[in-house]
Amino acid sequence: MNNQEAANVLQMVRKANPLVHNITNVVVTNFTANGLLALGASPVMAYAKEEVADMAKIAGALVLNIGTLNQTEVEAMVIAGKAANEAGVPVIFDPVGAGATPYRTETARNIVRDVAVSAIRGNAAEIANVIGETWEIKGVDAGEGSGDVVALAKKAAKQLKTVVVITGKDDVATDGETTYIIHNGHPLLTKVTGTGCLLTSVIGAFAAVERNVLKAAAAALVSYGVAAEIAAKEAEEGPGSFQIAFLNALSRIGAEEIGQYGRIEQGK
Ligand code: ATP
Ligand code: TZP
Ligand code: MG
Ligand code: MG
Repeated sequence: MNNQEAANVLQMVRKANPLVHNITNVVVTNFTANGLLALGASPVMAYAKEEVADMAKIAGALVLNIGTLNQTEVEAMVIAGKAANEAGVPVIFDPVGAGATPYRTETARNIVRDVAVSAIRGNAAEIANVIGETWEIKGVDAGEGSGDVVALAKKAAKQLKTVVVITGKDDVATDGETTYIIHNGHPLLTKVTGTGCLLTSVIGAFAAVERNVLKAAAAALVSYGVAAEIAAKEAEEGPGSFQIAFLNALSRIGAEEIGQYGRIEQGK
């Protein structure tokens, strides 16, 4: 995966305008829908257990996010996930806050047991907790942690048999064999809630058009990080204007910007 290939996948998203079915949290719903629209995808949020299977089947990707989980929603996520699996629709999972409470940890583990997820994206603490490793976590934000994130990601990918994406200052995407490290992004992303959740849904949009989910994830990460760098240049006032500038940048970035700023490293 290089910048040009990443830009090509972004172009495919814009052309296909894939439907991304999100079962996500109440904090980030609106931002996620606007971010997907800005990028060129078509968001839908649908939660009722009576309809989630039908929606998931016609979507290009299904995104499950346990940020403000409750039992009714978790049941709907499993119904939707199984329907997506049957229909061959990629499922992307964001285990928000796994490790923060026993209920979250247990739910995240149940979801990866019951649904075949194509990719899981979280901070290092969340991914560690899903696979039973210890890593400090505070609420839904990553603890500092000093472990080897690449090794953790590879271990999780092998254990869960899926693509694992761990984000932070640098982002890691791996299927356990091939690994990409993406050095894009901006600290202002940490000052706007939902930027991790939106990224998970953006990975969904990319996975809807690129069947190699590892490549889709790497392309999503570099596009997203470059958009943040461009937005930060235009939004010196702080997080409020950055949020708006970031949505604008997601709608504007293309091959030229990714070619100029993209920093994808092939890891070992
Ligand atoms: P957390 O709750 O730990 O913040 P999250 O789910 O919000 O996790 P992040 O790890 O913050 O997800 O990732 C969201 C986006 O922010 C990614 O594109 C990531 O590269 C970027 N990002 C996070 N921290 C930094 C940083 N210090 N510098 C640059 N980019 C960052
Ligand atoms: N509380 C529960 S979900 C949520 C908060 C603040 C949003 C988390 O979003 P992100 O993308 O992980 O920062
Ligand atoms: Mg964050
Ligand atoms: Mg998160």
